Amino acid sequence: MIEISNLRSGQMLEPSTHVERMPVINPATAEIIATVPVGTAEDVDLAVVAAREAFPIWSGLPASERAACLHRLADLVDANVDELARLETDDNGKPLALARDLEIPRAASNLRFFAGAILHTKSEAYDLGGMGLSYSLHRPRGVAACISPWNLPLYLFTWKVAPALATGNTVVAKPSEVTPLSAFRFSQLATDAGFPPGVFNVVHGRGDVVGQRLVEHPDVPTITFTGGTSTGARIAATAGPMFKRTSLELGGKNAVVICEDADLEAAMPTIVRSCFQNQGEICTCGSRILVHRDRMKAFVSRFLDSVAGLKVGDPLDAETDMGPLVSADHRDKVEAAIARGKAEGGTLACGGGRPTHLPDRVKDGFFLEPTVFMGLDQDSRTNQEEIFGPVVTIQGYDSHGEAVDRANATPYGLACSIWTRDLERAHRMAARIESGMTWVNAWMLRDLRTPFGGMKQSGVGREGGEEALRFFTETRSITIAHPG
Ligand code: TXE
Repeated sequence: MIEISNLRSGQMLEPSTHVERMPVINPATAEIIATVPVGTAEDVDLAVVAAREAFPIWSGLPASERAACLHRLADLVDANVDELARLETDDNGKPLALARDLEIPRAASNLRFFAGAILHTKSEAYDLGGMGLSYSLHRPRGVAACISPWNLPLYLFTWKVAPALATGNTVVAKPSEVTPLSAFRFSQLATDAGFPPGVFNVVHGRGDVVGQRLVEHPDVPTITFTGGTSTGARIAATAGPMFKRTSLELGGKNAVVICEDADLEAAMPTIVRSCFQNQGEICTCGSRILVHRDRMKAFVSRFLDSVAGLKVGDPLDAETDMGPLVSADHRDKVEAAIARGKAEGGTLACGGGRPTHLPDRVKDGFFLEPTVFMGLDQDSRTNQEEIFGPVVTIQGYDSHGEAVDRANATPYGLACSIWTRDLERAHRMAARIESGMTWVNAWMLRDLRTPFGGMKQSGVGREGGEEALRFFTETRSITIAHPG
């Protein structure tokens, strides 16, 4: 049984008997595997004091020294990849191979990327002719709150923490209480990486207590958050009147647009992955497949064949494509969405229930079958609301204009994929679809330099590359008059 503790002022705090703790449950086995402290507002306040005190020291170091700390931490992540991946799988339910081969290595890449990026930034200067010179400074803003979700726990945690630290901010981070294990191990590794005390602090606990206090704390001017749209709205309501800078990466209801000329054979493995990777618990997962009616029959039969081949089972098994959902509560929520889809008149083309014949070790886990609905209207709740599970719908369209209109007909605007061999059409559609990120003949083809984020109710602001460096710094413009 792992006893999770907070990191403050460079020390892992000893678990205290006075502190209330909550269980952490392995969703594959329904067993308690750890306990996490129920953090308090006072824990947040102490961490913010530590981070504030460390700010002048950390922001005053040469960028190369900050980068060296991040590189050391990245090396420690790499050296512990197997352990971190196992923690991630036991905590979240994702297939072990996904954690080990993609997500944990990506956490190390996030650290290295921003460690490198901070050495290659530049400032603008404007020659005012005979009048003088203006130039810009980009300075760290102080204590940054990094609030992360449960679906890609360490991957998204480091996606926020790395640019915040690289730019010279100090951090109080709050991982999801549902999946705190990898952030806990990461914070232990951070104590070995040589950060000055107080630079990086982690407070575990519930969102409405620890998260909320971080958002309303007067000494935390910067908040980066990934999570649900309603939580994002609450954060914005608190942070807005305090004039805090917020980056909100929220939900999605992403369209997968299949054009009549799509190369279905080549595309199908990626299309299926785009819907069901990580059990559909990725904000960029496709959940509404829009198919040109000329290809509907061919698409549906190939797609359903491929979905039938997905193996749902023990996430430790190398053959497994889909593990359990993250929690019993979340499975309840997704099952309620499936029941609603049926009540709205949807026809189940496959799935809809819990898998039978699970291996003994995981027979009590929170599994669901990959589920495909047909025959639902665009304005049904199933086609409007984020489900965040292995549930997709298929709808037909007749013209590309109609495909674009349908893709845009939700309150969200996070991600989209377009499948076509016609590049001109791809450019045209991509420009018209209201989506922060559009992939053509691809999904999650990511370069850390590219902007990441959504429009409409999918969020505010962008993460990644230059955007992250700007987000975590304050730009100051200085103008000096020419003598005489
Ligand atoms: O997210 P929450 P939940 C979507 C998905 C899911 C829904 C709810 O649809 O079903 O959100 O998931 C912290 N102030 N996504 O409830 O609550 C919380 O402790 C500050 C999409 O798990 O938004 C956690 O660390 N922080 C998504 C983090 O916010 C607060 C990923 C996210 O949890 C807080 C996850 C508060 N008042 C869910 N309340 C994506 N965009 O990838 C909670 N938190």
